[in-house]
Amino acid sequence: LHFGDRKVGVVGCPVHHGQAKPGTEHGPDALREGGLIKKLMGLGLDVHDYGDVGTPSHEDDHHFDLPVKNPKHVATASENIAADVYNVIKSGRTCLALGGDHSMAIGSIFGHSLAEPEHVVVWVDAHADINTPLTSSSGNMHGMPLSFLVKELQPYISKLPGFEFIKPCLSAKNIAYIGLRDVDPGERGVKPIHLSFDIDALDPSLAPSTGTPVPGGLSIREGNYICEELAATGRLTCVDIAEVNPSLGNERDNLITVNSALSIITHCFGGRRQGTYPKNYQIPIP
Ligand code: 5AB
Ligand code: MN
Ligand code: MN
Ligand code: MN
Repeated sequence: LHFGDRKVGVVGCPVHHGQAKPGTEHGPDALREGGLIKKLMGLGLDVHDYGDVGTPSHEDDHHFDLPVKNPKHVATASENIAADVYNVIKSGRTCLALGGDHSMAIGSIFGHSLAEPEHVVVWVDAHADINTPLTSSSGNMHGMPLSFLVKELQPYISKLPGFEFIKPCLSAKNIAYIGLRDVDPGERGVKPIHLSFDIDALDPSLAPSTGTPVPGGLSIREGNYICEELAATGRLTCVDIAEVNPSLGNERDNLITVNSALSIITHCFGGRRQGTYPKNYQIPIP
């Protein structure tokens, strides 16, 4: 299997209105500054960075009937994320969407579905992120993204300003949750796969710079294993990395978190624990 033939399109999704802690908007740049593009190119990949999507501001974004916070901000950013993800996948590249809080997945999954209507979702997270606006106790939309996309849930979804563009695109049976230790990608048939990786799926010791850490998470070995197995199917068409927040914790926490995220990403794109070399690599002769 040659991952070197693969083309990758990076889309920055610097969103933070899906939760209350400032800083997730710096996630994409923290990953770039941590050496993301160089690492992917080191795997022999053709990488194009499309930059960040626009995140328009709204003056009046209170929705008085519901406890949902910042719906217009989340909606307009989601629409922009969806457009970019769609274009990247249509151009023949695998999309790497860098968050941003996990509300980013509304747009990335919807955009992916416009390009690949049959895609399935693997959700790696400490949390299920399928609250409806009415079941959410926090009002934070990073805990709700799947509820807007799952067809079966639509009778339970309140109308929110700006969300008219979304058409539910996922059946509940096509979502696999992983916060555990194993995945069998073959179970999911031959459909394109969307991996939505919330960095808080990892143990907080490995990803301290995140807003909602929960003890008892995945090890790097487990996280990388999941990604290697999914990559080996050859069917990953879009990968989200969500909830990296460089404004939380100290410099060391940031470094640990960014390095964990980079490790997860490289294992989605052909990195193997046993080592990798680019296509056509030749051992140098003196
Ligand atoms: B994350 C909680 N379920 O809805 C809620 O980090 C937490 O994207 C959501 O997974 C965590 O507020 C959202 C309590
Ligand atoms: Mn802002
Ligand atoms: Mn989470
Ligand atoms: Mn999440």
